[in-house]
Amino acid sequence: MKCYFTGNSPYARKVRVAAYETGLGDEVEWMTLTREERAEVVPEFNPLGKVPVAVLDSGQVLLDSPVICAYVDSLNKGSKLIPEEGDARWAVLTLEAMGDGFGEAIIAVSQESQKPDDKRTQGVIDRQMGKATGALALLDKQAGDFNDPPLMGEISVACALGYMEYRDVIPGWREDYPALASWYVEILKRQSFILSRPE
Ligand SMILES: N[C@@H](CCC(=O)N[C@@H](CS)C(=O)NCC(=O)O)C(=O)O
Repeated sequence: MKCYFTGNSPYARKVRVAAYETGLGDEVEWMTLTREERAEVVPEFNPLGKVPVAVLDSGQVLLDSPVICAYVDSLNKGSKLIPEEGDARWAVLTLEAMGDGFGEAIIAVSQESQKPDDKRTQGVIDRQMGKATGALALLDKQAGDFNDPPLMGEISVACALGYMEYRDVIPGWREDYPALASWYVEILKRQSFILSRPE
């Protein structure tokens, strides 16, 4: 399997962490792209132009990150990142979706904030920031119950937080959400997160 990704995408990082956590990192041919290369290469496989996108040896294309992570986990012979059944499965998938959606809000704030003054819409920033801080407040309450070792939900949350810090979208968040911040400090020590740090 080939996996196309850019070095700072939180969604691509989810796939990288999932592969490293399950010991499958070496089974994947990692195809690092610059933003320019992404625009050239990815539409051939994914008309949405987004990474991550995976191409199996059969030629079958997989997108997006929840699907690729679920595929990686299907190859995993060890303890699953996504429980196969029961309430635990839906809890993990819901936390994964929360992390992904939180990441979307962070990306939207970051992109809008980078626009020149005359093109920037403060209402967009405020609306997306409201989503992001709402998610942070919820995750801060939940952090004490997070799975250790992390499952797919925790991986998604940590990848989104990593992007938020990389773009410095909410400076000082660690003081405002201390339970989440303490948990985050620990998860960052895992080899899977060290190997996939945003560039
Ligand atoms: N829901 C998708 C989101 C993927 C996504 O938004 N990727 C961004 C990078 S973080 C991208 O490739 N953007 C390029 C574009 O939109 O043209 C997933 O989970 O994989």
